[in-house]
Amino acid sequence: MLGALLALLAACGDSSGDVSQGGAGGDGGSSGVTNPTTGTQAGGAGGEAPEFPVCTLAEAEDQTALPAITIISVGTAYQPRCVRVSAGTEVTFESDFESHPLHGGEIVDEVGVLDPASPITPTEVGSTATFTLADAGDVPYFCDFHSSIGMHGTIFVE
Ligand SMILES: [Cu+2]
Repeated sequence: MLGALLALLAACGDSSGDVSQGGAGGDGGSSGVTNPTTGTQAGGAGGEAPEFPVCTLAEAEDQTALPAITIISVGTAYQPRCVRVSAGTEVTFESDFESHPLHGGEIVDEVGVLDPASPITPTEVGSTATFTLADAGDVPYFCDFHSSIGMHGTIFVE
């Protein structure tokens, strides 16, 4: 009886995917309040969850107090991958851009799509590049070679 219940709970936990929200937010313990904007994110509207999901605001590192930040690439990952900054922040990328061409744009069907309007302009040579993110909004970016294996991230400008 109890075993069956536990199995049921376990199965339930499995099917919900990685709902890893709330850890970074630090809103405290008020369990009654659910954020509707982030609450819908994890469920997925059909189809399978991507192996390398795009950043959510809830998981983004809060660096809004800093006038300048640095994002580095380690292997095929950016660190920090998901970050919150204030408008006007200077963001410097450190990478080998010939091996990891940096483009601004969203991940669509798990592949990066260049956004010509992105403040992160295509960078394919050198090892450092700095962009000033003047306007509030989401600024997704990716490595043109490795976006499909998770080399992407988002800067949330507020
Ligand atoms: Cu890369």
